[in-house]
Amino acid sequence: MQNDFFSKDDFTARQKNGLQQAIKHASDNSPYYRRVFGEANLNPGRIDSPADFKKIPFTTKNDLREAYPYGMAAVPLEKILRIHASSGTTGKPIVAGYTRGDLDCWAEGVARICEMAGVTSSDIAQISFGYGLFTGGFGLHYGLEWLGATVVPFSSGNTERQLSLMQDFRTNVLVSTPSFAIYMAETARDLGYSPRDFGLKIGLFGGEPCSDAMREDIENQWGLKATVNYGLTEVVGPGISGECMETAGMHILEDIYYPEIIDPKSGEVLPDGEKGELVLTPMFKEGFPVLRYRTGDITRLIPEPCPCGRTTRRMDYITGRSDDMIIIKGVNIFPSQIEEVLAGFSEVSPHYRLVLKKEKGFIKDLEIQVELTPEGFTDSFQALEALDGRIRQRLRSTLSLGPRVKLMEPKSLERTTGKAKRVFEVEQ
Ligand code: DLL
Repeated sequence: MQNDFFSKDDFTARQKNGLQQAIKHASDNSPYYRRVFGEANLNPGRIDSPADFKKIPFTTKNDLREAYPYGMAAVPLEKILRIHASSGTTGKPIVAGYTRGDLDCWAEGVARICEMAGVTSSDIAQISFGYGLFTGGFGLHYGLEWLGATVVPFSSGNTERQLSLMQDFRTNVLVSTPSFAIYMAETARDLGYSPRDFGLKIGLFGGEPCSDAMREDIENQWGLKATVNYGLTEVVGPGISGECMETAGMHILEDIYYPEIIDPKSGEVLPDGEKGELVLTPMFKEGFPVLRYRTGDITRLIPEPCPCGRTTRRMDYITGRSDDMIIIKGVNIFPSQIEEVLAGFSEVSPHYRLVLKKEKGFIKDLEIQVELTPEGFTDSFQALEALDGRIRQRLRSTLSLGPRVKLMEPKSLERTTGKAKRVFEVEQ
């Protein structure tokens, strides 16, 4: 897959053509973007430099929500072969429609991501993402088939059966959320198996953040090489960026998706290396095109070249979303900061919950429910109290705030087979 090795000049030329194509297609065929260009008084035919490109207004989740269900379509509906949607926690879902060309481009892109991670056509990959409106299952499915790998389309849930088929089919690639990979290992051990005996070689994990601690845990338990990949429904689904075997950031398929990093407050474009919100423009999307989509995900573009030799730029791991910041007593907190602190305690499992107690819409109190590992659990009240004190102290120095900590018994917090839900709100 030579595209990942294009020269810088090649990329620049391809991006220039790609962006022009994206702008032309959107402004000619999408009533939504015709309106956007009209309101911004922009002549789409005149946008041919990075400075002009920055004049195109951002598209937000809200814009897509308001366009529910087909307001973003730029082709007649008979050209749409498939619909996906992201559930979202509030309001209407966001809908994405794919033409034949979109589906092919998506599958080839995902195939590149899988190949970067070390998957080959001789591998057997079990997909434990849900198949349905969620893009994870179908996205990885067609990408892995494009690559020529053998796909086991298990879908999510039914963990015991997953494990038994994994053994029977000699699956060596696991495709899931990182939290489900942890849960599966836990279930395997409960059933008396050693996860390492399953012979998994590579993990393709995505759909949610994978902290260093989670990665280490997954690799140690399964004895596999864990790789992380990223994507979102609004732009395509999985297959926007993914790790090569250096596992040092995720290579963006820059010849398909044009990345920018902006200051989430001012909207100003930031230079490579600086942290901000990722904005993406898919350049060849026919069905439901989007221009300058604000992903909400906080990351940075890594300026240094990757030792693997691929010339596509890498994006760093997502450290949070611009909309998941918790403001409590005037202090801004990202859940990832809490996760990092908890990961420093060997007595603590990767399962935790942030319970926000709200009064009239304002967060009054934060309780962190922390599940202990079986080894970290003890009957000694004194030992537990001491641990609680140490965790609180570490949290206080990192967050400048001392939230309440509730230590929970091993395996007491509910597990999920998809994306883990960490933040819970309780109105008092
Ligand atoms: O989660 C697409 C996907 C499926 C990607 C499977 C990778 C593997 P959505 O349901 O629309 O799409 O959710 C997209 O999930 O904006 C991020 O906040 C988060 N996300 C996805 N991948 C990662 C990752 C799919 N590797 C939202 N690290 C995105 C951190 C991720 N967050």
